[in-house]
Amino acid sequence: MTELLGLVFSPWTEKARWALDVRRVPYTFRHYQPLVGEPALRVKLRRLTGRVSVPVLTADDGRVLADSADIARWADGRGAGPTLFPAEHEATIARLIDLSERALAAGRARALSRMLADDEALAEMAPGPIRRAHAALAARLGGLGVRRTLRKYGGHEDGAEAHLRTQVAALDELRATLARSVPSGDGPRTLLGRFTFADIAMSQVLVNVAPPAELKLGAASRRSFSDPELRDRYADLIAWRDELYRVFRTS
Ligand SMILES: N[C@@H](CCC(=O)N[C@@H](CS)C(=O)NCC(=O)O)C(=O)O
Repeated sequence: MTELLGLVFSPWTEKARWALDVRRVPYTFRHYQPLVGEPALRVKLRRLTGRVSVPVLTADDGRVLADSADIARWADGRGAGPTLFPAEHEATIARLIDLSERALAAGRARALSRMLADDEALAEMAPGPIRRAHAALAARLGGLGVRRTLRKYGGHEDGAEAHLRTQVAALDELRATLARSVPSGDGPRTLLGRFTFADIAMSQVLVNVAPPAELKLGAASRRSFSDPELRDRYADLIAWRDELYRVFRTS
């Protein structure tokens, strides 16, 4: 059976899961435990040095894929359901995936920085048994993990202003592309006139503005992921994302 290793609260994992679900590819989901799970992940990926991340898909044919877009492309070649990568839009989708990746990395850096000032959110990052037994220890452990993730993905290298500019540029482009797109029936607008992986990838950028209700996040982490100023400025995009979930995230 195909297996997806991921983090329930991660927009990258959500990109892969949504694509697999749209294509109706059966898989089992396994939770990744950052740090503790890393040695086994390195063995699986045969990558003893360098950065490793999830989601990682281990296909029933033995293939191992370590990137959400690669997993979505793989799903598109399997299963059934609507095509997520129509050939005529391949280049535009690749560009929008890239934009989504840059905006998500910037959003993660800002969310993690907010988390460092919120002990409750840090404690939510620690494993359940530690959190329940000792809140202060959980917050310290969470802080170590969050600082490590910031360093790992270079989130500390640029300042908060630069990250904000990256997010705003992506959100403005999302808004402009949606405005240009041709409405298709009663449902929400889609970036390319039909639902594709571009919609999945770009909708995830809004996780760091206002996380969707569907995302499994603790209340304090949800606070850190949210940006009230951007939420007000891009309320139209939040409404679009919520409608996209209602219509296209059906499993
Ligand atoms: N380009 C990759 C990025 C994946 C990524 O950044 N994953 C992060 C999500 S926060 C991760 O694995 N974090 C846990 C860790 O690094 O230990 C993809 O699209 O799959």
